[in-house]
Order: sequence, then structure tokens, then C-alpha cells
Amino acid sequence: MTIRVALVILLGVLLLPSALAQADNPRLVGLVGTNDAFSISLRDGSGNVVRTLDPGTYDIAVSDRSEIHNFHLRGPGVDLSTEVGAKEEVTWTVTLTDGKYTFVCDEHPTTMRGSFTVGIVPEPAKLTGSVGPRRTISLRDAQGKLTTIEAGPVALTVNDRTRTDNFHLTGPGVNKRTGVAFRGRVTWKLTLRLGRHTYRSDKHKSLRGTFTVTAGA
Ligand SMILES: [Cu+2]
Repeated sequence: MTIRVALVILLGVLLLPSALAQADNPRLVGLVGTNDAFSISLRDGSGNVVRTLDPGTYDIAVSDRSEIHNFHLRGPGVDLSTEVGAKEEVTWTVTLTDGKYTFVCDEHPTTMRGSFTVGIVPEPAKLTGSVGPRRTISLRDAQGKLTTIEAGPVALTVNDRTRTDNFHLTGPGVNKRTGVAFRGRVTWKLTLRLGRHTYRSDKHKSLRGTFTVTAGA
């Protein structure tokens, strides 16, 4: 090996880490289980809790300080976790895109969890269903009677104003109903999939309507 080749290799080895360090991605800090506490957090470089981020590439320094907890980040294009049974200091370089991300401890996911959104997350379309007080049933969006809607998230508020009928929505992957004797208001968060949907009363078969879920633009 010539001295020159050796020098090139040596320079390459020396320059590589510093080149990476200069990538200068925004840095986030994930923290879980200090002193085995049941706490998990994700903060930005200023120490603020992360709620929203711009799409882009980030370095996430994860400090898993407990052998009974872990840090598991999941969302569009990302599924990374530390081990439950070990303490771990690790930096993940991740590319975050539009959508919702959640982080949990896999052992205690209902109590140790957090989330943030990146970029633009589609707002659920607001729908209103109603049944009663007379023998009527309807489903409306902002424009009026719902006939077609694009696939995606919806928040459907049902006003059930009668004890003799109910509101029952069925379609691909959806089967939600109020009770016949129930009167009141409920909101269902649903993701509508392609296809024909029906809403009806289970007590009076004539009380029904349909709409179609279509592909997005
Ligand atoms: Cu845990």
C-alpha cells in the first residue's frame, strides 16, 4: 500500500464522522424511565414538548434509562424501538413525513404514551346523522344530504331523538349503531373506506338512506 493510498484512507476515516456530525439535523430528545419512573417524553432542542413538527430529517437522541420500560416511536415510515430489558442510549436519524406519530412504552402503552403531528394532517370531515323525533332519519355533511364522500377520516355526530328507532351505519369495515331505546348524542370517529354505505333504523326498515365513498382526488 502506498503512503498516498494510506493517507487517503486515513483522511476518509477521519472526515467521515465529522461530515455526518455536520449534517445538522434538528435534534429531538426522547426520554423514558428515569429512576424507573413511569414517564416518557419527547422534547425539542429548547426543552419544549414536541406537539407539531415540519416534515424533514431529524436526529432523535433516545435515553432509555430503565430496564422495565422502552421507547417505541411509530408513524409514517418509522417504526423504531429500544429494548424493554435494557438501558440504552441511541440516536436515530429519521425522516418524518405528513401524519401522526406516537411514542409509547410497549410494556405500559395506555399510561406511557405521547404523540405529535408532522406537516399537514387531514382534518376529519364533519358529518351529522339524526333520527327522530318523528319517523325520519338523515345524514348530512356541510352541503346537505350526504350522497358521496371521499374515503378518509370522518367525525360523525349522531343525534338520536327517539326511543323507538336507532341510527345504524354499515359499510366496508364499519358497523356502528345507537341503541333503539337510547336517546342522546354520540360522536363516532371513523375512517370510511371505498364502497356503498347504509344508515337505517333497525326498528323500521323503511327508515334508511345510502351514500357512496369514493376514491380521493
Ligand atoms: Cu413502561
